[in-house]
Amino acid sequence: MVQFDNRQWQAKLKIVYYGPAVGGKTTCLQAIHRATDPERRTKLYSLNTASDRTLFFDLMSLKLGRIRGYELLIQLYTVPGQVQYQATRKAVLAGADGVVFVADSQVDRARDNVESLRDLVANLRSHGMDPETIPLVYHYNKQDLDPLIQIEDLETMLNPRKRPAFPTVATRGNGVLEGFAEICQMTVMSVADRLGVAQNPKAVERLAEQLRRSLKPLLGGGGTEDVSGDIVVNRPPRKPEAGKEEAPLSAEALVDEAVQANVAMTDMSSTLDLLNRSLQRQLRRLSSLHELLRDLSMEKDPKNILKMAMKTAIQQLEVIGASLSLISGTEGLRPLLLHGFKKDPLLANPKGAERAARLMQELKPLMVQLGGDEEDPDLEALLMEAGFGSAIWIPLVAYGRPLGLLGAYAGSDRSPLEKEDLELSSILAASASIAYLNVRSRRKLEASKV
Ligand SMILES: Nc1nc2c(ncn2[C@@H]2O[C@H](COP(=O)(O)OP(=O)(O)O)[C@@H](O)[C@H]2O)c(=O)[nH]1
Ligand SMILES: [Mg+2]
Repeated sequence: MVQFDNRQWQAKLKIVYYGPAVGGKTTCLQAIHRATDPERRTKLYSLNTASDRTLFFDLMSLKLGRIRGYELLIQLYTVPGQVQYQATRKAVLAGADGVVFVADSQVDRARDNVESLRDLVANLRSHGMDPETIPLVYHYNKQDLDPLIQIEDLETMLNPRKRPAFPTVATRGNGVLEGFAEICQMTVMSVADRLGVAQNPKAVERLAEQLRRSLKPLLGGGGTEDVSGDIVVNRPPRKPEAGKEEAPLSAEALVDEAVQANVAMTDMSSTLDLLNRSLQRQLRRLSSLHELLRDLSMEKDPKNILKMAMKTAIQQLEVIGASLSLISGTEGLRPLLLHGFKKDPLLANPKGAERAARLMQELKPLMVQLGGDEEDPDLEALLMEAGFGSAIWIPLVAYGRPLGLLGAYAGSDRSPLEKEDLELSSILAASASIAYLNVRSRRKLEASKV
């Protein structure tokens, strides 16, 4: 059933590819996936049996642009064709807004087609949907094979209401996109009233025109790019015995597979969730950097500049300790700001102080974690002793001139600092160093004028 999400201004339409086993439903989705703009589609998810037959469904979504303010999201599903997966077919069909019936045109599949269509009609009725009115399009697939049932005969057998029908060769994509465009048109028009345009013939025509325009790029061909990495197939680890057709699953085994499939889906969704969270964090960091840069450009006191940079580092790296030291004359690094401890763990330790001096010569950032690759056993020992799990040290440099050192120390109870943290600290350190040196020079200049 078309779903409107008013908060996101999204209208979701569900189109199901139905038909006998091995007729080419999955292949149709692959062809559509290949031909569509990666910016507008999701991955193609497949949940398969061990021998690569569709077990539950294939699924991909596609954005078809905006219509009356709503973003149109088309969700494409296939069903498993094998007779015994009746319950799964029925479940996938629930809430469908449109159906593409993929018939296998080979002579010996005539009965399977008729049976599958009967099964479709029964399942639609059981969901309270009307087979006579639901948007429906036919594919007469495998037109490249021989011997075939004549198109007229297929029409008589399967399409008494003369719905749109397309001879197709799904493996080459022939006819598949045309059929897809047709079912999209029919499905969107069938929910036009719910999009708020049904009463007005002009608005309906405009809607149809808009759809034609968003579907047109799909029909222009293309589809030669390699998208294999964008297809996700989940199949259980069991292999069918060599040379044997895979036996249909018992009800019990099916439940077992369902649970596994669910786990796979949950896994995917949690991957997305993680990605989402990491993006959110990056966004937060960008905006805090933006704020810091703005504040730095307004600040006139050099010490405040260093304070602001250190505060941002503590917040954004989520560390419990931080230190900022400056090079003072011949004495080397002297601590200026400390957070979370009374003595800088690095400078307070003789070996640490030595390492710090080397860092100021190399002018390269350093990241160390407990149980890391042991490149810096002295620093690891130092972290352990001070009760930290990881740390980053970044030399403060402006116009090639070493100014000091920024250190950030994360607790041992959290995941260690990582590459992105190092990048963020480097940007922080560089901007603060330049701002610091500028303000200090300006002060000196002003003092000399007085
Ligand atoms: N020759 C030929 N083979 C096809 C065509 N469409 C699909 N196939 C093949 O038929 C087999 C079953 O296709 P699939 O899409 O998995 O069928 P489904 O069970 O309906 O999802 C696969 O080996 C496909 O490569 C077609 O138009 N021509
Ligand atoms: Mg399939």
